[in-house]
Amino acid sequence: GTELRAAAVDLGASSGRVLAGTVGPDRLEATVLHRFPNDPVTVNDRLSWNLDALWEGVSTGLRGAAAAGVTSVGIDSWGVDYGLLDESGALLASPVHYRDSRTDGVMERVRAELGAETIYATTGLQFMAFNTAYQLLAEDPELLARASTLQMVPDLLCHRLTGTVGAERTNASTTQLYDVTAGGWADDLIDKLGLPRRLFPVLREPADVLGPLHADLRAFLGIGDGLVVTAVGSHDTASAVAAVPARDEHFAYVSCGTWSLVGVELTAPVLSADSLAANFTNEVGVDGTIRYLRNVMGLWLLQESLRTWQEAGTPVSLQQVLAEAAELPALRSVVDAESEEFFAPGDMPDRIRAHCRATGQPEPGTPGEVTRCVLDSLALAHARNVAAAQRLSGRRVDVVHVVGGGSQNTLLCQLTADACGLPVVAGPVEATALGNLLVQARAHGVLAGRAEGRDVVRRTQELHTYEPRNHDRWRDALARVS
Ligand code: ADP
Ligand code: LRH
Repeated sequence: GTELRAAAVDLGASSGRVLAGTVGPDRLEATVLHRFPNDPVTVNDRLSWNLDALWEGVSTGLRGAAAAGVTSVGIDSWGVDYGLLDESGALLASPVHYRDSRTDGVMERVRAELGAETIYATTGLQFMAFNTAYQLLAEDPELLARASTLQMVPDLLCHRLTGTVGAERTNASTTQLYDVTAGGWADDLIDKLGLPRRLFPVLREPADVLGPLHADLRAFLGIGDGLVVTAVGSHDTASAVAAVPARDEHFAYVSCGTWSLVGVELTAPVLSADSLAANFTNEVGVDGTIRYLRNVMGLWLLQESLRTWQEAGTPVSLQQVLAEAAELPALRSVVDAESEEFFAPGDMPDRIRAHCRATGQPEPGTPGEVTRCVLDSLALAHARNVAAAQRLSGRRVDVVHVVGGGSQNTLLCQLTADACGLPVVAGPVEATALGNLLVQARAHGVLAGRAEGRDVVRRTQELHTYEPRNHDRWRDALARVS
């Protein structure tokens, strides 16, 4: 056919949603059918994902999507986290949240034993304490012994829907157990870490058709046999980058949600000593591209501040703090938005104040001041990493695309343009879900390639351009904090 009716399930760290839409060479329309919070729970003292609640959200959305006549569904989520299945296909334990503290110290030990250079040369992956490799080393050994396979979160849901087992490539590349040059599991590294090789299933590609839903599930969900599950760029960031409405390769992106993923799209990994030192990552994108990027702490800083104020009994809305921040002067105090000290859940305003105190800057007091500090700091981190990505990869950047929930933050978009000294094109808000749909459209023969997909996004979605202002001021600030 010339158009596809499809559903996208997009699970983010702060919320999940199911969209249904129509994709074709001249059309990309999608509406959110169901949105649900993704609130972590504590299971056996571990911060964990509430898989039952996510499943409930996914199935509610899918019922609606099926009623709206979709014939394909694709699933994406955040990276690095997984579930373990036993031989019968039963899930052994709730997937643990990447912000759980079980991995404390594991990465440092592995780096000391094997050498960061060796690991980076094979995997090209950034060193983050939450990488799947370190989570598996922190896993209960008894559980590992009983496990027959590991399924990354989107694969886990595909397994629940279809019974198939596999590891979609873009998300597999976030494990730090994937060989980015050879394009397969890093068998040597898996061996050296003493992890059982049997856990790592066959790789699958974005646009592989996995098949129809289980018969019993079809009855339960009231869905016919006309709906197939299609693999997409199942790492949310891979789907988001696939939907960046760029005209040519001279662009950087900021996939701006809980995290800000800041980087460029390349055709080959950068594995240099400088790249390792800067802790840039080479994650796999759609079409075997490389997402060369840095994880900046992102709007987590603001989400967690809002949660802190809520818990303290002084709730304040996102719109209110953004409006207050817009009235305050720029660059009064800034924090390093890449610093580990902000990673764990807990009192965020307090940590931000402590950082300002320690660096001899005025401490932000009111929610508006804290928000201003967060947005200024994020804009600086975006600019620092757009510059670093260019320097380390040799790719020239003419425009910065901001996509995701954060692209609605007009102040942050303007500050990012100011700090980068480049135009920012903001949108789409639901880039991840749209990238998910674009790959399904290719799987089912209605779109040809990546460039065509980006073209459709550019022609159909609402985008806003921000021209840089006051760049000199921000350049000076960057020089001070870098
Ligand atoms: P994730 O996929 O990581 O869960 P999203 O892409 O959904 O994240 O982005 C969530 C973020 O988007 C929130 O933390 C919030 O700061 C921002 N956001 C959401 N809605 C708005 C809005 N109307 N205006 C400004 N920012 C918004
Ligand atoms: C963004 C994201 C990011 C990962 C992190 C765990 O949602 O997938 O790319 O590093 O979550």
